[in-house]
Amino acid sequence: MRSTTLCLPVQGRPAERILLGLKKTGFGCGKYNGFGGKFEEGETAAAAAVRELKEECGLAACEADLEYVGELQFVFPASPELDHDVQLYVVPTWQGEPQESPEMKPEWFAIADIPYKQMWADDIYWLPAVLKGKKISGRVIFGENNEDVEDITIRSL
Ligand code: 6OG
Repeated sequence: MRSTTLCLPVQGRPAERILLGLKKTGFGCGKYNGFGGKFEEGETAAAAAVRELKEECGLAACEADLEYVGELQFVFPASPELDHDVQLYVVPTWQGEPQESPEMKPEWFAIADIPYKQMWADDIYWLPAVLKGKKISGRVIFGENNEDVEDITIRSL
């Protein structure tokens, strides 16, 4: 199973706003999501998260700025080559301003206005808990169309 990261930059404690990016290419194109991607050879999850955050939206964080909030496994029975897991990080501090990249168009959202209908279908099941400060671990099984959630288990860590 391939491993990826997902960074969620937030303002306020508890979170009042979140920076999401509209993905312009590749897996999840057309959806809003946090920032992240695959690990490179020999890279730790935190190092990959820092690198992808900078590449995708221009925010400069160091590993100490990242708060690990859990892990999700995504299972696609109709397309097992898509199976992957994601290490989740909330990012409360960074340097620089959000900038559009070839992969992502960043945009701030108030927590009450998060565009769940334009996001991966699993997000509404776990993102609210993470934004309230919880750590989670979960597994999501997607349906035939690789979009709808067939089954989901989320537990608090
Ligand atoms: P690249 O393949 O572009 O990285 N990602 C998901 N995020 C959410 N919220 N739900 C999913 O459900 C996801 N599947 C993947 C992980 C893809 C980026 O998208 C995230 C990575 O940050 C299926 O390198």
